[in-house]
Amino acid sequence: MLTKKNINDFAIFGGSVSFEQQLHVGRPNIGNKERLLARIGEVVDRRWLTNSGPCVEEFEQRLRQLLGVGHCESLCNATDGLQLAMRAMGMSGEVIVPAFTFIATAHAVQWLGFTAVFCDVDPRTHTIDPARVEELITPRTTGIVGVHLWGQPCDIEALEEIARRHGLKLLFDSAHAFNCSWRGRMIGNFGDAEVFSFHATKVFNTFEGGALATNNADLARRVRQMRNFGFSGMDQTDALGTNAKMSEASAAMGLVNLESLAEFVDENFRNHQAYRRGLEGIPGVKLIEYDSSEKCNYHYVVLEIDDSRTVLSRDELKEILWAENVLARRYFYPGCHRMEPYASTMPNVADRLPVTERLARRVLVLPTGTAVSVDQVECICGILRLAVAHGGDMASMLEERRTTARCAGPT
Ligand code: T4K
Repeated sequence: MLTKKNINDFAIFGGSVSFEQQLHVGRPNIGNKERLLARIGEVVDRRWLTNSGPCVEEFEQRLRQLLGVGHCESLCNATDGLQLAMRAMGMSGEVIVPAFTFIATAHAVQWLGFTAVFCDVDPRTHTIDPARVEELITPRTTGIVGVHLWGQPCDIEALEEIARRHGLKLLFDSAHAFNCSWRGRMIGNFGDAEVFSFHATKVFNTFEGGALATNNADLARRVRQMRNFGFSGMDQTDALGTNAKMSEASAAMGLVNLESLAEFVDENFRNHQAYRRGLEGIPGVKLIEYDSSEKCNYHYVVLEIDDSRTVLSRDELKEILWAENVLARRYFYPGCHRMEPYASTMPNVADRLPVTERLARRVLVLPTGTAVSVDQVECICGILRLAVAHGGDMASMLEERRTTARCAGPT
């Protein structure tokens, strides 16, 4: 790990690279390897690999305990989980979703043949703005999908009130919000249902995986059937179903990782604090803070870059970091509405999404998790501080590089 002192030390201008190994946003957190291998060994010995085996049963029970929720159905991933949930709730027609989210939220709606109606988000929390939701409700609207982005709860109270008043279903995409709370109650207990992602890149993973949490027994039963082809008994289906089951190997990973969840969160918190200290006072670089009175997984280190103050744009800072092997990400650029199939079918929708548009230009997510140390965080902050301190000169040098590359033409 190298400390930079002046402009020529930056790797992008020919200096040495700060980190030998790449630092990722989303390097998996992995619990005790011996216990995992032992559990997988038991799975193999039992020859019971999937279809509600003992690991899945135990995992679901642990999840119910942790979340304090009535029902928790494990799934193969959150995208399928969102689809199953919307279908089981009877959504159809138009479904309101935030434009600033991972594309899976919108795709899940559209995959079912419904229309995703993009809503703007709150500038402070980056979650769906209830005031804008109301304006988008039409006679064809059947549901709202709120996303607890970065693990920050949506304005749950306002969304529940709107859903009740208009007779709409309310689903939460809680992909980022495992082990988070709202008003002291665990995320997983709100709306008609909530869907978690246990993808490799999440704070807690089951390789691939997800779960639906709800306090509605009938909804849970329908999802349970749907994830297993609609079977309600042997040789009998009650409704359309698919295959969205979690395997025993994934559940084994989940059980082992649950044992280390508190450590994962502690390390994220420690890194977040280090980022906060290290970035303090850098003009134009704002770190998104979490509500310390709630349970939080601190899994996303989210910056908003105001380039009127940093001089360097968000994309230039990203380029500088990548050259140092810090693989910062522009989540969720360019906004769902600017990606296909939405961009072609709703070309003017950006006009009503000013906050999403601004965040898509400004947000930069930095590496954290158990694979990233405080020393590394401090080094990343040092790179950003030095770059912004020399913003004007750096921007000119980057422009010169781009001009040279353009003149050289395609290689
Ligand atoms: N709703 C929301 C709000 C979501 O954010 C997501 C998923 C979903 C729904 C759907 O959940 P799932 O159906 O996936 O359960 C990643 C994940 O693939 C995606 O699950 C996640 N959100 C999204 C935010 O991030 P990418 O395109 O960033 O993935 P990728 O392959 O670039 O990986 C990120 C970084 O992590 C890379 O630098 C490499 C590193 N990595 C990745 C994997 C998979 C590793 O070091 N090891 C690994 O095993 O989408």
